[in-house]
Amino acid sequence: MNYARLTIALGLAALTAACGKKAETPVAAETNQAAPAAAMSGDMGNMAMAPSAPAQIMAKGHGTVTAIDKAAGTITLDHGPIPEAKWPAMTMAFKAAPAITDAAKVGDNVDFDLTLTGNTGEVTAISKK
Ligand SMILES: [Cu+2]
Repeated sequence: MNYARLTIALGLAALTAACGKKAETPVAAETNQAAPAAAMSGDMGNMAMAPSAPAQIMAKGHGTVTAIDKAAGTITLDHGPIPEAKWPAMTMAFKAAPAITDAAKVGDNVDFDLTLTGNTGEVTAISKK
């Protein structure tokens, strides 16, 4: 009687051992495939061109100060032609830093340096003639 139970117990132990051994079988090693080369080939064509900033033009001008607005940070000049900007003579306001607006007075006859960005001009230096 006891012999029969022992046989069953041994049999179960053998099955359990067999199952455990089977679970340790390595999973197929071939799942780690290299990425297809085609995935890399299109990248360069997708690089967007950065929008170009407006070109800056440096120019020099001559003219007369007709107005200064320190609060707004502008100086108005009745200036002669500025070939670098393809401008005829005209009277117009420019942006100007406090150092510029403080240094100039209405009525001054001046030489000035301009930085033009698109249609916006800034007087970056000014000197009384
Ligand atoms: Cu102008």
